[in-house]
Amino acid sequence: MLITSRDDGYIHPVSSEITPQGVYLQRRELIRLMAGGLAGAALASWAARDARAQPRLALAGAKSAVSGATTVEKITEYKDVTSYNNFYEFGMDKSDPARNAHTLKTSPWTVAVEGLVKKPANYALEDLLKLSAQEERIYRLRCVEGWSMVIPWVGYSLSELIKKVEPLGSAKYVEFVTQADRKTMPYVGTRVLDWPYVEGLRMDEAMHPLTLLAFGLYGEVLPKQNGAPLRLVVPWKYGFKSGKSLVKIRFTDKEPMTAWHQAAPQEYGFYSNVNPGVDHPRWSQASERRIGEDGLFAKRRKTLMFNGYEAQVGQLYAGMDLKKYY
Ligand SMILES: Nc1nc2c(c(=O)[nH]1)N[C@H]1C(S)=C(S)[C@@H](COP(=O)(O)O)O[C@H]1N2
Ligand SMILES: [Mo]
Repeated sequence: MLITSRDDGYIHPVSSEITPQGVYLQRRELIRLMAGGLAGAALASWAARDARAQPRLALAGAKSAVSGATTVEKITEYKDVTSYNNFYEFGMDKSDPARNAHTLKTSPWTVAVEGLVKKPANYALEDLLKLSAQEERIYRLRCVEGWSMVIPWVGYSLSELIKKVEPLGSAKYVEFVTQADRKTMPYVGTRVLDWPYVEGLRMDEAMHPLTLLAFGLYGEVLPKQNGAPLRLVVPWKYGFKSGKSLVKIRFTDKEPMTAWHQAAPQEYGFYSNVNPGVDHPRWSQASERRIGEDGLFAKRRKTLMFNGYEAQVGQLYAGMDLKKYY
């Protein structure tokens, strides 16, 4: 099945084919009307937002990349995107984060940029939001566990931030450190992982335009269970590479030790590209279940190389043995 029609790597859905998408587009229009001229107010209400209530707020200023639609892929429904999650800081069941993440305190929030970089800085969330134009991008997210979703993210390419801070020539990798606060994240302190949850990318992977710094989904502020107030989305890699609730971005000359590699080195390598030809030691990666399509007769889909983004990212790995660098 053809998933992208252009070589920009985005999915371009046809709204008429798709019920959730149709509903979504209508709701987007509403959100757009409501947000019209209220960009500042929306930002302010984000900052002031009550930690428990998780109101659904329009994310100001996001341009949609949905128009010009020519291809079909159903967008996963909002309720599934926000109730079936991996966020171990809030529990290990898929339903735990939606239930528990309300305690996460997302304001004030700062992200430290440090390491091998000319302009290290502490960015307030408000300044990061304004650093570049927010865009809506529909990306697949494929979990190593064998399920996937299609999500309309909102954010901008991480490369925009990286260019601003001017990494040194010696910077070869980027480490992403996420929030680990025992007071607000009930499973931090358990032995499930060595906290904080850390991930890493090679510099060219981090600079690739598909790598998204996401602040929202479905045109709205990121729900806490999805990694508020900002997370990474690296669509050609397994979901666990996309760290949630980022607090530090560090440039380094050494391959970062990542949380999952540390926990189970024989199961999770540094690269973690979606590769249907390389099985997880305990299960196959050849196919996946699309969340929202469950039911007795729902077919599993064949997993695509690089999660379907091979045309965009394949050249990053030219000449590498992807069985060795899994
Ligand atoms: N901080 C943090 N980030 C994380 C995780 C986590 O447990 N903690 N889980 C990862 C995994 S395994 C996946 S599949 C995705 C899931 O993102 P979603 O729940 O928003 O779909 O987040 C990733 N980012
Ligand atoms: Mo995952």
